[in-house]
Amino acid sequence: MDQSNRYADLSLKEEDLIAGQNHILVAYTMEPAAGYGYLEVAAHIAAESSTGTNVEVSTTDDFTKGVDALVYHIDEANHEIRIAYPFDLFDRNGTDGKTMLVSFLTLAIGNNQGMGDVKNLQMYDFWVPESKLYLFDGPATDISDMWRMLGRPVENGGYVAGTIIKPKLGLRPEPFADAAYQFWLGGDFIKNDEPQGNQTFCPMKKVIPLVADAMKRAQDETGEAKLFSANITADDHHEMCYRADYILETFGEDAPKVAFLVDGYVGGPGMVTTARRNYASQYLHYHRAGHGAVTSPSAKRGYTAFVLAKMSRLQGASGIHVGTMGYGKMEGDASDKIIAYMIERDECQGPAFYQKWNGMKPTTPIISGGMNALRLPGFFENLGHGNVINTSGGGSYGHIDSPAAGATSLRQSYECWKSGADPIEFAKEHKEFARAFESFPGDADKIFPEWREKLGVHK
Ligand code: CAP
Ligand code: MG
Repeated sequence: MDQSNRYADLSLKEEDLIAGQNHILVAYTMEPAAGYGYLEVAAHIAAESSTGTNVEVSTTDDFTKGVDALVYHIDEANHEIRIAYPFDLFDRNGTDGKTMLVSFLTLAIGNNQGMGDVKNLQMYDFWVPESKLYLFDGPATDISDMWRMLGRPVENGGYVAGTIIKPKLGLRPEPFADAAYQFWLGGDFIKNDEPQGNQTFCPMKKVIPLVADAMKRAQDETGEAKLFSANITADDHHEMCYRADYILETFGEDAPKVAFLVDGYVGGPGMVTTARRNYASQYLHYHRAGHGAVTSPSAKRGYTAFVLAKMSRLQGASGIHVGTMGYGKMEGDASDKIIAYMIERDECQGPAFYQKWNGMKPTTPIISGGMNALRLPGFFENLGHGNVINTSGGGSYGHIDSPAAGATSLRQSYECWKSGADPIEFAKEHKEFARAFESFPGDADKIFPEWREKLGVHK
């Protein structure tokens, strides 16, 4: 049934919708299934994503029609549609009147993901009226809180050298804590890897006290503050709080240096909000493991990594993994820097919409996935700054001298880029950075082809 007479109004002007501040606007790429008309399917998507279904229902009244989502733009040649969702469609908390991301998800990428008349449908941008942003939690803490603890300027405090405890799983408490101590002798920040929690071979109540002790010893040894991002991901809200409470109690005076890691894609907005609202003093670290199922460039459903990151800021992530923009091991390319700009700036032009954040705290771009000291200079050059958290697992524990040397090589890499030095010349004066060339010869050959003769290293 063609519902475009009700669920489409191509006379609507986007600038008027933006000025009106009463709609969330969403841009999708869309291809209809064979045999269906473009506008007809777009209208069905708007119906199914708001007040309708595949047929008219007798219970619809005039008020209902007033909150219809409306297709206001289609570009069949470029497979693009835009839909205006009246803000009143979205569910509001009875407790505090604020809105909830799960309602946005269940409407804007809910049933419309499985309709028989749709071949592909992927959200690639959305716009929230800046006058409505107060209804979202937004981040409670941000990277400035980390820079403050690290004794740095709270503006442009620079690169946070981090790692992930590797191997991903399989370390028992003592070797786990030792791996942490070894990295902290050279680096700033350590995260649990995304699956590390309370495995039987590494119970939280055995490993966390040892990690807290390792942090203290590394702080004493280096005279520097150290940071730990502890995974509190769990299905059960109470389990999350049980873990968080234990971790904070165990770290004691160092508890402010503990961030909480949440596997936010697989856990969903409920899990992120449990951390955001119950532990607002802790930096909320959003890991996105699994997101590739919907965000991979090969996916034609769900939403893009850009949309994921933008949604995470609304939910209150202090930082989210944004990929390595073609410089690491995961999918992505240099243009992904727009993801970082959208979550760290107060205003930014996205692929479809210009978003004003109205002072909502920024979400830190977290850079992870196959990174090491050799790959970072190119990454910083592309992004244009180094105000990020980088976690290099293999790039630290794969350094041939030690995890501490790996950490130092990461810090030196940032210094090299910031100073504008030639990396090979810089390596001649910085041992740990130089030894990263020998640690990752495949990368060195690719990025700095003449490194061997210039550094006097022979196969
Ligand atoms: C990186 C990592 C990260 C992913 C995240 C891993 O380890 O810990 O979870 O790369 O990807 O488990 O692979 P390495 P993204 O540093 O050893 O590669 O940041 O793109 O979500
Ligand atoms: Mg990981």
